[in-house]
Amino acid sequence: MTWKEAQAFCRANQADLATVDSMEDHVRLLESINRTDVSVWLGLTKSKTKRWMWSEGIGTVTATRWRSTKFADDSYGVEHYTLHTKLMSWRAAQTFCRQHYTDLASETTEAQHVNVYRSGQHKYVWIGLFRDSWTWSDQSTGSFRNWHKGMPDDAGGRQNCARIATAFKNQWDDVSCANKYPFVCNNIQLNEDTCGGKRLIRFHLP
Ligand SMILES: [Ca+2]
Repeated sequence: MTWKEAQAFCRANQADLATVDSMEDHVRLLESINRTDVSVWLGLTKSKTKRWMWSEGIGTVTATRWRSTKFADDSYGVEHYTLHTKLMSWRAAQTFCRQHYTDLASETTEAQHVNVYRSGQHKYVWIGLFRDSWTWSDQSTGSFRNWHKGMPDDAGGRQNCARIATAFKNQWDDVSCANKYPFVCNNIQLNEDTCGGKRLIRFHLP
């Protein structure tokens, strides 16, 4: 089906197109697909407005420390930050962090900012903040992205929907929404706090 048809199909069944909020979610989706020769729609589509978010997938940016802006320190946790002095692009740094650690550092509290800042004497350090206009069909605000290298590239200028493509190491690629692929629906009725089983995923191969 096209992306729109797939979305309508899921919604007619009390669900929505698949949302992926973390690497674990991504792996779970791949397991449910269990095929090595397909492209599958994701519930991700390009919108007109861009917003800032965290690479780690922790949703919208609520407290940002743009030059001299103060915000409240409202949470505690044990976090470790490791500074890498090798110079890289933001995307290369993200890939590196995901391979060796968890992700680029998020700074949602003053304490985290201090930790990131203290981790080195460098004038400029990448953090996990990025801006894009992609949004989930189910209106959730998850900011986890797993684009293949060089994607989204908007090849041809009309690539407004996202697929998981085995040809791209199971990572994400932007394509025309009129392409026809199988798809996965997330059941949105399921309780989020059910241990382990976050979502029921139903898969539709032609
Ligand atoms: Ca593309």
